[in-house]
Amino acid sequence: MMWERWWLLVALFVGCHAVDRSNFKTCDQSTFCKRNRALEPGESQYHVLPDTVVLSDSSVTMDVINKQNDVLFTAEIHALEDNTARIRINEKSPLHPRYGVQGVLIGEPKADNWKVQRSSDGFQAVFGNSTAVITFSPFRVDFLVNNEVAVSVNNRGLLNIEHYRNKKVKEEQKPEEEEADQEGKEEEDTGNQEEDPNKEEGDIEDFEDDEEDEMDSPPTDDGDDEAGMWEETFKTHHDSKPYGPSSVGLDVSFPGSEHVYGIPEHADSLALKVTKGSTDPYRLYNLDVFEYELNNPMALYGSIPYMVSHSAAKTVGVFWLNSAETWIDITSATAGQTMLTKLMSFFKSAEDTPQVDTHWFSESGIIDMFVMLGPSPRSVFRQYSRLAGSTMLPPLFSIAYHQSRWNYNDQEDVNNVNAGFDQYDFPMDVIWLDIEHTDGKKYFTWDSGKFPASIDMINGVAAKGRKMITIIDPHIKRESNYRIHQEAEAQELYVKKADKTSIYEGWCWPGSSSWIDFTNPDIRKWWAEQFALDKYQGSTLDLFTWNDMNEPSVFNGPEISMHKDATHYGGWEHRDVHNIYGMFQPQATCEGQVMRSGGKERPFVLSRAFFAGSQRYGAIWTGDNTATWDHLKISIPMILSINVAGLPFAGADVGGFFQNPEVDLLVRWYQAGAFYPFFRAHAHVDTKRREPWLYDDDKLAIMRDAVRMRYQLLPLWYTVFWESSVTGAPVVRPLWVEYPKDQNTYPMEDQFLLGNSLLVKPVTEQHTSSVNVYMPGTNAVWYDVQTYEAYPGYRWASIATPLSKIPVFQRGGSIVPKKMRVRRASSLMVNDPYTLVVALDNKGKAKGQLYSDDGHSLDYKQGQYLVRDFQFANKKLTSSSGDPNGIYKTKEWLERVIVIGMNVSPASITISSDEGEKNLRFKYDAPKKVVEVKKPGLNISKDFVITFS
Ligand code: NBV
Repeated sequence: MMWERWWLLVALFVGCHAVDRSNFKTCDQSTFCKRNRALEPGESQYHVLPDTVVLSDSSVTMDVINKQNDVLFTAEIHALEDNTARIRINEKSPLHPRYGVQGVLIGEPKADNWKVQRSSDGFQAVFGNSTAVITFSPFRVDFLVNNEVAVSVNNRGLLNIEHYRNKKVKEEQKPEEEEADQEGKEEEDTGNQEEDPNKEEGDIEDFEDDEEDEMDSPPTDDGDDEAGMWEETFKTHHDSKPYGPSSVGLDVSFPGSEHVYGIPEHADSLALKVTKGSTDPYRLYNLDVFEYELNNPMALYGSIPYMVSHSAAKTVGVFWLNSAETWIDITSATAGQTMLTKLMSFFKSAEDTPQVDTHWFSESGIIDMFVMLGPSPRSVFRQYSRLAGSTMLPPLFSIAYHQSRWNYNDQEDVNNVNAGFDQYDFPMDVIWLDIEHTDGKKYFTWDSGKFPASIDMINGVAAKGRKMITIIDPHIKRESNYRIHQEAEAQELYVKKADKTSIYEGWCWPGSSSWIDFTNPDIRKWWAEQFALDKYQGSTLDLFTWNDMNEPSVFNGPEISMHKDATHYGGWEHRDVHNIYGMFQPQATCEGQVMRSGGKERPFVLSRAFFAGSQRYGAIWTGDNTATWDHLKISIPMILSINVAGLPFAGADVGGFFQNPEVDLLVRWYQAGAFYPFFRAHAHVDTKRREPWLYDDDKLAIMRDAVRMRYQLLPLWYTVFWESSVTGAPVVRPLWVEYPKDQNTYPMEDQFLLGNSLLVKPVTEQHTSSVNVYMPGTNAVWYDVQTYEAYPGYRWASIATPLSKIPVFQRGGSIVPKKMRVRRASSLMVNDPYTLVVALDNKGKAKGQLYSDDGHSLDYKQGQYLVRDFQFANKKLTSSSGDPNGIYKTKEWLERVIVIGMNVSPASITISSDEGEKNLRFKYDAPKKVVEVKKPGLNISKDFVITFS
């Protein structure tokens, strides 16, 4: 590309103030989307050939024929442990292998035995609490939970697999003419796909003339020369589609359900909307969308093809393991309108049962779908985490507050910011450096003018207990004396063009760049080695990493991304692996951080792109948002959707990336951000500086209070992250997760739970003097964490919200661990004492847990942790070990116990432990019904009973 055009692009990036929709495909412009969407529900053309059915103790394999064209497929259905099933469908003899996603599942899923009963047209198989009803003619699978159909696959007959085929050349167009045509198109393309892989000898055949070929290869379909099947041009970008049409699609219905969630990332509502007939389907295709629009199904930076359906009766999930471009259409219906009726009435249910119909289709790959049959929200989260893993246990600093901007200018700037936080007594754990810290956007280097002594700088920050983070993107500057580029070129570490031989080139921050092929495990190993302290010069063990632009973003590529016919490890097209590329980079980065510490320290990586499995490699954020109230508001459903989809460590840029927030917006954003799992302030290079002390003292004080609240609650956050790492449950949860029967909660997206104990409703609108908060739970009671005022459950409450107020409520029945002595950074609080906040329910009971360890090493994997179970009943607070395998010796002790909801003052309070029995001092606040117990003083790892008599 010419320099002039490059600058034009930059101008476009900087100048406009709304998404340029024309950069991104609509369903109509993505031809496989258009073809699949045009399919109408009806009787499926796919039928099982009964003679081919091979049943085992836990699975079945069978041939399925597409009666329209006689193409054969192999279908497998597996019963898996924990109420889960897997359906895989591939072509029986594909012309080329089809891609099956690698690297997402944490192991081979374990089989569960099923009991089979044959029927006239299929069979039923009972496993776990579920039954799979497999029908042969046409092929469909219905999953029953408690004798009700919960998930129904291909009941609308939309199964569609575009088999690989040879290209039919039109009579009037000879191959030579077509090649010439092709070359002409490529000249227009700003990319670099000079070679047309179709040119391989013998690849283009004329079926009409070649009898033999017709017999060896799958037949062609009528209409297989439809526009876009064999090549597609979007704007000036040409996709050579060497393998032709290859999409896979399937319908999945959720009878009895009106709400589905998940399939992030979209800037849209938490409860997914009906798309059919109103908008494009939800799109999953990792993209760098400049100034993204709100409330629409356009694709964003990350993709998790996992959906959860919830109703009062049950929760189930579907995980579509495919990393190609994917679209999901959603329709709402009643069972009576679909072909489910017969089956439903056979088992149980009425015709007007509501139902959500979904239709999934991906551009290539195989159908590999997991059905998680719950039946509760928690069981679905667990079932998914057994497949794709759960969140890593983050180092403590990473769940504290992060300070970032594009860019902190130089070492002095960093030192001043570091000192500023101390001067203003504002806790902060991490200072971030964006792309300008490098020498000419060459990652793993430093601009020696601005950062002449980076190690001293990092050590200076670390001396205050803090960390630093540098950005390391996946595009590598093609500069001959840059070591990373030299090695990448010499060792063939780059993604290749469509010709599979030459290196793919494109434009990104450094100018002409190439992209590391992270899909190759050996290349990931090489990447990991680059983090060794002797290789990444100027780094220390206190420096962690931010992987940005890894969708990947290619400024002059189609949809600002990589050409789909570029090729990766194993010869797979970018088309096949696009959505997973951005997971492999942070994976390799994490491995590098662990390696550089000799396997001792926990890694931390922030990634912009993500896929199913990314939860194992750190945090993600919602990319380039804007400093508007709308963006603040949508950050909540976006983060909740990502949490529901198994990736809890998510946040949004506090303050908004583009534009300058007015101060009230910034304040409210800090308050909301204090309850994001990942809490980072960040801003665009063109925005005004935003360090909190640049605002009036009263505003600074409110922002500081929000951050201090986060630090006081770090023990709770840490415990909830640990719980999530063990159970797969989200860290921040939509209300229905904890109150699954309460239908009021199903559409709610502006309030959420932290773990199961705190209810949060951040203020996200301007000039808000009060908000209505829904307190869930019949017979429940909720306490305002600041005033201790009690609110009954299953009711709305109006809460006054002056600027200083964050509406946060503790559930009666919970015990929340806190550390009240806030210090400049979380690492300085590791040995600090705890306060337990016991909020009593209507029966005078409460329960809670605490997880603790050193906060940074991997020693917890060897038992260096502790879990305490706390219980309050019969006026006694008991602490016992929650896990005998935890052997961590901590210095942390119990400083204070606060009991909320105690109707009468106790006469005396005593503690008993292996240190004997002693009386404790306390204070009772009668109007608030709160007792504060002073200095139990015991090491937190000890068993004790505190008696309130
Ligand atoms: O590296 C610069 C920015 C970064 O600050 C931001 O957080 C990323 O989402 N980056 C995108 C590149 C360009 C943004 C216009």
